[in-house]
Amino acid sequence: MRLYTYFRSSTSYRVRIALNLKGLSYEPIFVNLKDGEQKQEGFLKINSASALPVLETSDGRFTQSLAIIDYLESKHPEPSFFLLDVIENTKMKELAYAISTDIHAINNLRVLNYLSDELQVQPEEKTLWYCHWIDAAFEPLEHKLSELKGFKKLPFGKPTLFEIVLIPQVYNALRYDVEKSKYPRIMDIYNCCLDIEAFKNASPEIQPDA
Ligand SMILES: N[C@@H](CCC(=O)N[C@@H](CS)C(=O)NCC(=O)O)C(=O)O
Repeated sequence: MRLYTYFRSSTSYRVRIALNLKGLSYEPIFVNLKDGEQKQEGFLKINSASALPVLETSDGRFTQSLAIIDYLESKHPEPSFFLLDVIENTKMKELAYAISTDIHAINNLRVLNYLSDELQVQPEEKTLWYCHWIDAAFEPLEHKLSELKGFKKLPFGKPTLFEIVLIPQVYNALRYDVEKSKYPRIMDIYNCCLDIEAFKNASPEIQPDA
């Protein structure tokens, strides 16, 4: 398999974690988002939406990180990112989607570029925007985690879709100096996952294109 990836792309980071958790090897193809390589003709032939990640497999070429993660789960069910108990699985997905859908789309590179290039928003206002939307999702998430019975550093007992999407988002939040003391449970989960090999090996700073 080939993964079109960029070290700081949080959706690529999700897929790197998922591939590592499943124990699947892949060839990384680096696309530099900062230099705008996603908008170049060569890459647009790969993904006309000019976005990462893209996974090339013997079954075809797939985009959208959550769809890719579903594909990996269907083809390689073990270890599973989901839970057998329907209620627990729904609670887990509730947390995962709050991160993967509510924050990511608003804080994506093309949105940030539009704010500065088209609306002439100043860098410090852009940072306010970024941190505002992280806090808007992390505050209720921290609250929900506090309501889970007997909070554990892996709240669902194993790495799930929730941790796969949360860890890249925490990495982004820390880059923007979001006040981490407000989020003790989120930080516990983050630190716990960074001790797991599959998460460690997916970390942005150790990718060859970092
Ligand atoms: N919903 C898509 C989002 C894909 C996406 O926007 N990826 C970002 C990187 S995290 C990207 O390539 N951005 C390029 C840009 O905004 O120009 C997914 O989950 O894969």
